[in-house]
Amino acid sequence: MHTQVGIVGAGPAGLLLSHLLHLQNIESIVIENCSRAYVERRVRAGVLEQGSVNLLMQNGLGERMQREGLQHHGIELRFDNKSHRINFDELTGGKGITVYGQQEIVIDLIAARLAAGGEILFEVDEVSLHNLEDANPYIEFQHDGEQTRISCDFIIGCDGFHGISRPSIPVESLKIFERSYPFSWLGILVEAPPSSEELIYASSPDGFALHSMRSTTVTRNYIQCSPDDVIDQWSDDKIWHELHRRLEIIDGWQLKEGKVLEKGITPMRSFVCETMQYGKLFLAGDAAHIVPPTGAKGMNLAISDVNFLSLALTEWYLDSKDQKLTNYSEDCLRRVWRGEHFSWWMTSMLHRFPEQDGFQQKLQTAELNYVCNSAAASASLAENYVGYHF
Ligand code: RFL
Ligand code: PHB
Repeated sequence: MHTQVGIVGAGPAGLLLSHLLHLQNIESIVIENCSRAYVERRVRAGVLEQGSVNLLMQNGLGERMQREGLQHHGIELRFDNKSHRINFDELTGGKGITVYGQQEIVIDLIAARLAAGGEILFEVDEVSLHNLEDANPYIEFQHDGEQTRISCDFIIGCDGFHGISRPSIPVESLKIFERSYPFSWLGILVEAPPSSEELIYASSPDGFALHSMRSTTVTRNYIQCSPDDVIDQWSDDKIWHELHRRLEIIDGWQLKEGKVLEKGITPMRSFVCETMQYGKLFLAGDAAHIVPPTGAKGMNLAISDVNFLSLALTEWYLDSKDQKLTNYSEDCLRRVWRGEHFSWWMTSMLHRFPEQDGFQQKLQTAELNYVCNSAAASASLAENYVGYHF
């Protein structure tokens, strides 16, 4: 097989890139090691920045999102038995966020690609990348029991943190920046209407909790847990008990319970791989960088990477120029590091650390009070949360 751009991974990054290239008449093939049903059901992110929403809408992907997505104009912070609303509308001049599940975006993108005759090969195996330094790179893999090869002009690694693209770059060409955190997030998807109109981020004496949602009938809740915990240790009763304790720190507010549809534990990590380009291989999304989910930035950074990349590949194919391709890594990393800082900052401010003493505790509370009471500090949180653009 031959195509112009070979894309590894059918997450939001790979699928959106394939769609954006198609709109510029640039051919691509996407390969994915999971099944279509699996990627369409995988529960992950829920918050889209205004810029991500605009990009999806401008490229014909906004129809269902506009109908079913929830527009939010702020978030609530809870600590010290107090509640404070960060008003995005006022603080950012009318910007907001849209709550729409990542798997809904994946469903919409797969439908759009297939409707346009796009090729997505699911359930591939043993993927390897070759000739990356050459003019003729290629991807090899097993598909339907057959050894298959795609030769292409460029290979784009959109295969997430555990994919094979990043490890295909020689280690001496990479610089890795990394932090792991002494806690994980336990998340549940629940059949229950939201207990609040907006997301609630709570820093309680028992640890962090987040009340989020997917629709008017489905909610998503998270609690900080130990990084060594396994999900079998957490019965539904135990999870609800912790959620009530951590979120109900405001008089009279109650969390609505419902049937638990899905539950899982996610480790918390900050990770950046520099460079994001090696020869004919370009990395995008989680393949190149990871943020802890407290800032809701991961999927938005993946979307912004592929926006840069589609513009760069369009310039290369349509105008025979390589300026944007050459600058790709640098252009992305500026935004990535802003997202990394914001996510690290939100995580540090809102979680309980195992060794935390009274001094650190007081500093966290001082910071939360400052963020809530200073117009400048509130505006900074709001500007970053809705998406800071360079
Ligand atoms: P993905 O979504 O991981 O997709 C990578 C795809 O590549 C496939 N793959 C391979 N395919 C072929 N060959 C191989 N060798 C392959 N290896 C892997 C995988 O099966 C998969 O289909 O990466 P992408 O596209 O870069 O997208 C990134 C986002 O998924 C991620 O950043 C977000 O989910 C992070 N995130 C959040 N981001 C937000 O912007 N807002 C949020 O509110 C938010 N909340 C979250 C999150 C992530 C979470 N978890 C579970 C990590 C909440 C959580 C709990
Ligand atoms: C989610 O709804 O899954 C979600 C929302 C906000 C976050 C992280 C996850 O910061």
